[in-house]
Amino acid sequence: DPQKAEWFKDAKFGMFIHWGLYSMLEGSYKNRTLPDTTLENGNTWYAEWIQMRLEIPGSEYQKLAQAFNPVDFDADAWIAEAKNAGMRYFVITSKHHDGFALWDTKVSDFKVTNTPFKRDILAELVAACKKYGIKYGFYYSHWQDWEYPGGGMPNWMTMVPDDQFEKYWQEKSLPQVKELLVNFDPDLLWFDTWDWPTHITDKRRDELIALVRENSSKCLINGRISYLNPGDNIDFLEMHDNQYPEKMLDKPWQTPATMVHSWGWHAKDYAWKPTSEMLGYLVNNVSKGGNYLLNIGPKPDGTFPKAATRRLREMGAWMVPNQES
Ligand code: JFZ
Repeated sequence: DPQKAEWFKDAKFGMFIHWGLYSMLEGSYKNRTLPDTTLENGNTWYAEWIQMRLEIPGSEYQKLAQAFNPVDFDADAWIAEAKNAGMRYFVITSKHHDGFALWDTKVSDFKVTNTPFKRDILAELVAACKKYGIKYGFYYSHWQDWEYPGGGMPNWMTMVPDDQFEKYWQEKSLPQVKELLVNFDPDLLWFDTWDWPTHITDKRRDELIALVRENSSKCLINGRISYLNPGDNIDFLEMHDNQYPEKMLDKPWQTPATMVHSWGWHAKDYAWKPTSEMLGYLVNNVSKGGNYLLNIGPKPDGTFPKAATRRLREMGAWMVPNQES
């Protein structure tokens, strides 16, 4: 469908969510806390990377699943908050690099329905998005999976042999993406690679694109499916956080951005951006034809941090005048 990206070109403002087991650690582990800044060498210290950054053994990290129980999670409340902020689409981490699935995947036991919470988070959010007329999609970490043997990088910047990655690719990555398409019929998929050693060759990129196309005529694919070479068959591009293209791009684009340093919840990340600064980014993006995908890291109880809600509502008051608040 050649028109399938029209909604995205006009969407302007969306909600991004990073939520998972890492949210339970809140940026700290055994008296060590991740800094809330990018270091001089360019290293980021995102809370969703805590397993890798603080070298937590997988067996220990994965035990967090036995205690995951966000009793105050309310999908309807999240999506209503997005709608009231003037947002038109919603993207959540279906699986981040830690490998934990927020839906009832049949491909893996490392999933939300195997926690005390038991509920299928993606199913509830998709229902709420449909209710409020919000487009929805999923972030899916295809290039790294720290739970599945062979899933990319077991240690800092160390690649597994390619045949081991291939096993992960065939047995977890591709089947889970197919499930997301078949179960939830998403409007977009947000794949993630960056400027690192990678197993995502052009061949694997094309295999993944073909899988999406075979199972959906509407699902948009982002350029970060392959940082080195996205090719021509993707639908939109990601700019860096709060950076803009110098000239017009040949594809629709957005900038994913966080309200703090981290994407996942970090209780001691104090680098909150003022509302006025974020409104500036939004306006700047929209003036250049792009969208602004603004991230929130919900807390382990399932609610948004108060500082995030406050910013959303302030932006909403500007975006959607005359609404009750
Ligand atoms: C990636 C992830 O590693 C991170 O955890 C988060 O999910 C974010 C949205 O995406 O991090 C990146 C990837 C690429 C850039 C910056 C952060 N980039 O190209 O500037």
